[in-house]
Amino acid sequence: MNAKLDALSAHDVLKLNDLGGYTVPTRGLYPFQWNWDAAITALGWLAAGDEARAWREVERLLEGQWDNGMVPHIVFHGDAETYFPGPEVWGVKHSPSTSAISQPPVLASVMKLLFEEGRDRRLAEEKLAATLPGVIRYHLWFYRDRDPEHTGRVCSYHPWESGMDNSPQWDGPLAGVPPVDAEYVRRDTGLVDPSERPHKYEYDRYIYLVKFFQQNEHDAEVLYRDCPYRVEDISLISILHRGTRDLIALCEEDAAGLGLVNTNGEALFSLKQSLARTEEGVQALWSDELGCFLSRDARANVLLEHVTTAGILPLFAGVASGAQAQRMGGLLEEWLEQAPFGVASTHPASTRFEPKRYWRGPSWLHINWMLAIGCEEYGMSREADQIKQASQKCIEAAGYYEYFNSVTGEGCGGRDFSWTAAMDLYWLN
Ligand code: 9WN
Repeated sequence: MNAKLDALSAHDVLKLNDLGGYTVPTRGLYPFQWNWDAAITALGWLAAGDEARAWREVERLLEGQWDNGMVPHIVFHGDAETYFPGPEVWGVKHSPSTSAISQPPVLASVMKLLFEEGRDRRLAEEKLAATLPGVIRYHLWFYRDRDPEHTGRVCSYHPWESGMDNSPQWDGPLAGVPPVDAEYVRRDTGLVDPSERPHKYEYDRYIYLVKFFQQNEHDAEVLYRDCPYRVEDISLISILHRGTRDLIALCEEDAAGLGLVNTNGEALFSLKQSLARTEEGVQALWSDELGCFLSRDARANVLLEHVTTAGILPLFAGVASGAQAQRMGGLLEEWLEQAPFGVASTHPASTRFEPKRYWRGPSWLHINWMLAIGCEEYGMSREADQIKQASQKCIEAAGYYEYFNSVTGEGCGGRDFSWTAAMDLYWLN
């Protein structure tokens, strides 16, 4: 049976979730614009032939950009009662209202694809001119505020900032965060099966951190020094690195010709220095024993020894050596044998593997896409094809769900989900 045949078309899913220039991930569960969802969804609009709508998604996301350059993980463009924590809990003074953390910045890599693959040159040039300065400031913010000691490894202050909320990687660092001392009502568990969602234990700490940011007035120095959760997230580091590479290429190859950037200026010089630092700094996160990269708890100064898809994303960044890439390729093949629907977010042999609980085991198509690009670029076409086929199987089994049980292919979380539809349009079709 092919579930795609019974479902809305991928393009219709995007149209259903379009709230006027921005696309919600899914109605109800996620009623605002999310950062990395918006970027991935823009690729769907591009593939559906609506280039103007793709660029609009980027522009609307940048409406949430803070003066310091940060592009938040949620932009609260409108009102909605179905999500917790909403704008009143974050307490950010910005118009439009936003959250106070960011998310993996896949945006620049997506903009490069929009620019290169779009057919309407005039539109692409006009939109690049409008959006590029903001994205340069975004990347400069990451390196300045999140790596003030120049380690080459930016840090994150919240599991939500990784986009991989309850990954086993964050179990250790989260244990150092106190629970929030206030009552609150979650909305997610009323909308989807609670067995697919993070536990109350985690939410108590997620909300503590939200309040902590507010109490400390989002002060970069104070947060770096005092935030009880400070993690060098290998996924965030990798996606940022790839984004910065793509951003520099975009500036030097395209924007320069259009007179949009000074290629000898300070901003590009600083971004290139950051690339060099990460190329070196990321090696401290390699585990020869496990055959993949790891995240690190920067407060406790320990590597987080969990084999997850985050640890393979250095392939997407291009920061792994050839030998490291081979180890990860071998690991991936055996990983796919044990859980055949996409790449399980946590290795199936892990004691913490749960095939349908959010980021503890299910497979996510946008991650699979980045992994496949990484494999391809390291010359591992067989692995890239296997990942693609395993991802196609998810949609055939269940349609456009938020994510998939990596053992059975069952669709989990929200349905009619934008990034899954976008990945089908752009990558899998
Ligand atoms: C918190 C929107 C987002 C994704 C994240 C995913 C989930 C939010 C939540 O939904 O996170 O940001 O409330 O669970 O983990 O990756 O961007 O789809």
